[in-house]
Amino acid sequence: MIHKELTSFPTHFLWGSASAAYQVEGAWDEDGKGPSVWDVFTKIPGKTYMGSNGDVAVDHYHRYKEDIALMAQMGLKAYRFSVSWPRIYPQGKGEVNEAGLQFYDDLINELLAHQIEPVLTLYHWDVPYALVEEYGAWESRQIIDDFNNNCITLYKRFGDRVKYWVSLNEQNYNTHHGFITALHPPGVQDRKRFYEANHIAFLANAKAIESFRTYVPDGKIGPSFAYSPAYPLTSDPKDILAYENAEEFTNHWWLDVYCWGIYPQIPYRYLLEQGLAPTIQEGDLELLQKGRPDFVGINYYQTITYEFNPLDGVAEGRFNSTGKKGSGEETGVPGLYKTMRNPHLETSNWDWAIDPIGLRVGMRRITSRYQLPVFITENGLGEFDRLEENDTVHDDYRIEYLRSHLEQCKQAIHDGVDLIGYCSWSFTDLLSWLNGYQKRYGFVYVNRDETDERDLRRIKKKSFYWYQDVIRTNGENL
Ligand code: BGP
Repeated sequence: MIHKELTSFPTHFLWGSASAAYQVEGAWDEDGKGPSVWDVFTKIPGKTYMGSNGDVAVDHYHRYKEDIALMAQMGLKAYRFSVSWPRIYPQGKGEVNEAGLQFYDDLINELLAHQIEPVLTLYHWDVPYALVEEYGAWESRQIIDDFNNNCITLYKRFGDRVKYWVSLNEQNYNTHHGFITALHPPGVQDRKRFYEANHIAFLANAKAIESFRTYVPDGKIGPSFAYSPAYPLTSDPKDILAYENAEEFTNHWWLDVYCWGIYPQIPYRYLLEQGLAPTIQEGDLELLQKGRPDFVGINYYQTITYEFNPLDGVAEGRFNSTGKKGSGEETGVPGLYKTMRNPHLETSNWDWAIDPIGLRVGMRRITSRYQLPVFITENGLGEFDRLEENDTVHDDYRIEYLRSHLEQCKQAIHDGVDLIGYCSWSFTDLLSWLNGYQKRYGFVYVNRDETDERDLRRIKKKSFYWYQDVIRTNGENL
């Protein structure tokens, strides 16, 4: 639909930016923190771009005040960050580490002192390594209670001041790479284990939300879903079916469980037949029902286009973690679908399709299917940036990316989407899990690379001033 005029962004719209503990904090073994699975995984040769890791990251742990001062200068209304579980419970459970709690207490108070709404993510992939060793982390149901206990500790300590919470970040992306492509820990390629671990993660998510209702009754909570709406490559009915398969297996499989507490029927039956369906025990479905969120958090970067894939067709292809455009390969599931480059869309240097309208399409699909508010918990462009003379970075491509996506947010709001906030990814540059430090996302450049920490100096990019103006005008000047 084409609107003649557009409504404005809501008055209390959460203009934000997001990060994750492992990607910004550093201080990986300081003040009693235990190792996380990423502390161990990134040290295995060949796992990340140039062996990069988050030991120091961008040193947010020591520089959070400087970073928050920059956020305040920009006029940011919300900051989404995650709490590192092994900073709170170094062993994953047992004795709590007061120094860890104190760090987040200070961070939250500093945000509030600058009128910035804290948005706290309970889990952004850094499971305590002790739990990996003890019972295989997400492969055991024991994690449900341990995670719940960690969450309750955070609810009790911060629930008086933090009103927006994100439960699991990108459970779909993280388990996919953990158990199908083997690019994330535990580095396994096994579809059965994938569906089992993912089911346990659903239960942990639901249990954490159930507890949230008791401890933070006036707060709002939802998961962050890595949302790539599916497109068919052509109107050939075989491609339409492939696209429907992709919607069911890559989106509804998660969103239906989060929002309705039930698995979608068609993929479930298919997985049963293949012997891949997760084990559902007594009480599981009741628990999933209790995990319904207040909003659907979406991390949106791209749409994915699909076509027919025969039974002897394409499986997982190579992933571009170098920024060499075109080095990523098509990937698929034989008999279901395979991905194809969309001829109508440009891509980034990491081969991610750039599709602002896709964001509107996605938000509308969520609104129509689930009737829940949407919170964009991540959206941004990872690119090479160049530090130029007099400490300047002219990231016009990032401004264009964000601007065009925000324009579609405005359209979507007019369409009837209840959009409560928008967090760009990210505020400062940070570690990109597999792609090192050269894939930059921030409004603030951090002077370091994969091999040299340099002085970690913060430098405002051109996009910093642009977003500052967007916030000041509540999205009128895009
Ligand atoms: C999401 C993650 C973020 C962030 C972002 C960019 O999947 O939730 O943590 O990393 O994507 O991805 P990447 O760093 O791979 O470019």
